[in-house]
Amino acid sequence: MALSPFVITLVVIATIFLPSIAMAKEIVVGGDHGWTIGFDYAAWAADKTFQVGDTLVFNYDVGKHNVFKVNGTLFLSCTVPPASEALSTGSDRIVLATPGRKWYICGVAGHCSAGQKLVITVQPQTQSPTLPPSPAPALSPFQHRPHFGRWVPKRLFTIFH
Ligand SMILES: *[C@@H]1O[C@H](CO)[C@@H](O)[C@H](O)[C@H]1NC(C)=O
Ligand SMILES: [Cu+2]
Repeated sequence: MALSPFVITLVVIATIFLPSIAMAKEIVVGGDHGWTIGFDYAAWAADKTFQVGDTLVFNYDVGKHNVFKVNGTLFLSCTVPPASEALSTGSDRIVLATPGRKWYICGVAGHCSAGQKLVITVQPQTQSPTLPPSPAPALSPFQHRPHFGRWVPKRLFTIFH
């Protein structure tokens, strides 16, 4: 079965774009521990990469914890913003929309200072999808046909190579 140019085009497009789509991931904060006290979120985050497009998921028992997105100053001092800014569904999802440092704390009294705080650095999305290695240079009909070298005038042969 000969592959039609249409099929080949589809395969090439899929190869180029699928990896960048598949790369957006869902990251459960704290893994199986979820969002809680007595867990080292700095150590947890240390070996992970966060990228624009990824989603953070904070899992916890409703009412026991909550999530506030804060800035670096509030993060350091564990200052809790107004309650109206809390996320509190027990399974809060935050899409990382922009690159840079992001800070999250629990607003329940004492939890942030007990270590329930997360700081991450979000990387920009991969700029251009990786192209297949060395796209074939515009192939002249003379390439891969060494016998042409015998009768193609030397100047012309040089031009084509
Ligand atoms: C952090 O947020 C607080 C409250 O909104 C604000 O007063 C403070 O200026 C902010 N700090 C920085 C560094 O943005
Ligand atoms: Cu808490």
